[in-house]
Amino acid sequence: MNNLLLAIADISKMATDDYVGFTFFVGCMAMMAASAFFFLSMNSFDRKWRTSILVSGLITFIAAVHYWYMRDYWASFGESPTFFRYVDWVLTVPLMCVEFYLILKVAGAKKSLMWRLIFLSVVMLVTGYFGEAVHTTGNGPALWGLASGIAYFVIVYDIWMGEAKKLAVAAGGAVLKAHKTLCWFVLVGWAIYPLGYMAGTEGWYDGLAGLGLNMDVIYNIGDAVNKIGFGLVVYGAAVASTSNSPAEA
Ligand SMILES: *C/C=C(C)/C=C/C=C(C)/C=C/C1=C(C)CCCC1(C)C
Repeated sequence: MNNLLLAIADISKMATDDYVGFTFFVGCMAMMAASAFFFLSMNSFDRKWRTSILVSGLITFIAAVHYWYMRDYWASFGESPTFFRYVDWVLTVPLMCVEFYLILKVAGAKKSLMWRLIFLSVVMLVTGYFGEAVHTTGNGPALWGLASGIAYFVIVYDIWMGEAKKLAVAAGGAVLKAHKTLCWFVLVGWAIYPLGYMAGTEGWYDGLAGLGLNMDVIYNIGDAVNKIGFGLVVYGAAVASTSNSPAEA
């Protein structure tokens, strides 16, 4: 009851022009709704798709919990919740790498591919954290951001042209289609994040911040697009390859 009253107090205090707080709030609800959707639909699919849908739900659920805390943090301190943000990412982005592996398993994907993508994603995020929270002045953010960008580029190369691509082509059908769409998410959807980073850190790119862009708003939009979008692509592939799927019933 106390918590509920506090939550209501927070909301009533939220200014109508607090668009950062608003996107944290809406992001939290969207992640919760998406999680319920993925978890509840899970059992209507063929066995081999269930784990993929479960992982989709876990990604949005973990994000929902972090958004709950980030929304609170922003409401209390009016500061960017950098720590919660990166804890969320370091859990959910590797799970998105697992998602690639799971859909390519039918084509014989090896665990080594999964671990390679997970490793690259952790390098991308840890270097980003250093630029955003540790070496925050001078050339720090630009150099760490560059290191992060290189890891990001290798991920893009791997899934678009490397081993993952070959496996997707070998699998064909719904798997190839889903793989292609996920590749676009990583190339275009994930590119939203470096923009947020440039808007929120110090560097030669400071002009961007002058455009009135806010780092958290950009990250929140990126998360909604990528986490829910990724899950829906996997959901679509499961629908396409399951007989008597909910979409056909
Ligand atoms: C659900 C969360 C996702 C999909 C987060 C993805 C995050 C990135 C792709 C972050 C990338 C970054 C760079 C490529 C350079 C600057 C630092 C980062 C960490 C913002």
